[in-house]
Amino acid sequence: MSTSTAVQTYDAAVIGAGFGGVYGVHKFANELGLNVIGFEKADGPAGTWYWNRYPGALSDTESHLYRYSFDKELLNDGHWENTYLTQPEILAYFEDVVDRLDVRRHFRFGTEVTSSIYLEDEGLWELTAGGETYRARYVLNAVGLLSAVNMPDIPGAETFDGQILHTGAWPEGIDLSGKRVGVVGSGSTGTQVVTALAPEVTHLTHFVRTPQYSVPVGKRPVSEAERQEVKANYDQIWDQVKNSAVAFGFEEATTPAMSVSEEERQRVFQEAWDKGGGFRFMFGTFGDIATDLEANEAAASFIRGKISEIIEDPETARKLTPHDLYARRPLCDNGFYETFNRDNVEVVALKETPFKEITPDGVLTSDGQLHELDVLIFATGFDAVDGNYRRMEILGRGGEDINEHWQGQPTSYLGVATSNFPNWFMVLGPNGPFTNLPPSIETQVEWISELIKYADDNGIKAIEPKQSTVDEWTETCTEIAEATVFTKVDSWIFGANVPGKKPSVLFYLGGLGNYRSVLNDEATAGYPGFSLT
Ligand code: FAD
Ligand code: NA7
Repeated sequence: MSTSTAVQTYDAAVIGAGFGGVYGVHKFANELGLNVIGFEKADGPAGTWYWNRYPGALSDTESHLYRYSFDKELLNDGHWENTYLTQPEILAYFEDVVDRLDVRRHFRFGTEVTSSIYLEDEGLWELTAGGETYRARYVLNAVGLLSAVNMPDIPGAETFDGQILHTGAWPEGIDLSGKRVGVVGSGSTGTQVVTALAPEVTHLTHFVRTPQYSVPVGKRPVSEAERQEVKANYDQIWDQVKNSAVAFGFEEATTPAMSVSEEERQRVFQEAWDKGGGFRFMFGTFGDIATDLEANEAAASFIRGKISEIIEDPETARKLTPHDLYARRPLCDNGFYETFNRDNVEVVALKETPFKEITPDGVLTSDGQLHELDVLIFATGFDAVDGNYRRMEILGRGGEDINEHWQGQPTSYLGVATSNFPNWFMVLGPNGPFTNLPPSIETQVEWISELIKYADDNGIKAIEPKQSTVDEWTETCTEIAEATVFTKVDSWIFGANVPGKKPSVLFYLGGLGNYRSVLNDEATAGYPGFSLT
């Protein structure tokens, strides 16, 4: 199908080699028979898990569900030691998968795509990657929703004599033993890195701006019998996951928190606390923690009680106790609060004593205290969802820039495509599902793949959603989001964590089961939401 001239031309270009990109290349090349090229900035596959090599990096989806479901053999050969996967395990999984699927040869690793420009007359996209030019009929952006790092701009950073690191771009072979380390950020990543590093370093200073609610992750070894049990039941397990809301492998609760007695509420919270898992605590205990303020406060207050029980020093506990809503992506940890009972760990509450500047010797806070450091780690998260799109030049029909099109508030139809950008698809684009992500990623890649096949089978040259459909989807996502507590708190879920970024609704919070029904209806009806030219 491809022709080779001075510019290399392909049927499809895939950007990214994480869950989305690897599966995209497999579907397009091995199943649709397209001539495919993949681009990945990193020197190897795994996406998120290539970059996030920081100590303590762990999935918060259980091991048997943080993987592809589409390949029975891959599932049966799967191995996991514990209930959650460490970063090296996921990296090894991807190294194996790209060879099993024979997709490594399609990828150009160490190659960043800097622009994608639609050539309307040719009906092709022209990509610049690693300084070379390529053309392709279809583009699949699998560039990651938590991938573009957010690095705060703190005065004096360039004067620091020590080392500055970001968890999302962690170099290999860093040894922090015997060092004085500062960790900025108290999200999922910050809690993991603090917990893992505290026993290794001489002194650890945790700079906390907004304390969060965290419950135990529940990491424990898995026996061979348990693995076999999962493997024997995988069909039912995936069926349940894909028809559930958050896709984490448990049944979401429906009972309202305040409909039971105080004693029963505490029992249910305690059971979830003992079992582990942030999503289980928020969605598996009661049905209205994410939607009802009183229910939310009941869960929040249970966790606050645990923090004051676990942390021995009341002043340290105070600094780490949240008082706002329990309304961010729910955290879980592997002994975070216990870590603050160590003598070599201290907390700086940045809302009380903000950063003044970074000096050659460490970090100076507004109270005049110099926190002397050898290494300063930023666990400050990501420019989520559209961050990587804004770091490329992307011009659609009529030369329209994606950033002008989105006006800082990215939109799409179904999280997979947007109007005026024909044959240009996204994995986990704006307003895609908010879930355990591999099953959502698979759902999207499979659906896009079918749409491309439909277009090819029907002689369709250009596919793009209608603006009216994009508007309706945005409205649907906004309505659902506004019915939850999530909109009431600033976090990356709404793009409210990066200075200068306009907050907007970035997810479909209606659940994977419902999302799959919407996709199915759209395909069965012959794609009425799309212009098929
Ligand atoms: P990614 O894995 O982010 O891959 C995108 C790739 O695109 C990257 O490798 C990037 O280098 C590449 N890329 C981007 N732009 C370009 C460009 N211009 N040119 C070339 N290449 C480019 N989700 C869960 O469901 N459960 C979890 O337990 C979980 N844990 C997480 C822990 C951490 C520390 C982080 C950061 C995220 C976690 N996530 C988790 C979310 C995670 O991002 C997704 O689960 C999943 O890995 C996303 O896969 P992806 O293929 O869409 O994107
Ligand atoms: P998050 O959840 O965005 O957390 C980032 C943390 O960094 C959070 O505590 C922020 O405080 C803090 N932060 C960000 N900027 C600053 C500045 N300038 N000064 C001080 N503190 C700052 O990112 P994670 O990497 O932990 O997790 C993201 C997702 O990736 C997670 O949900 C998993 O899915 C994996 P704030 O709350 O903004 O006050």
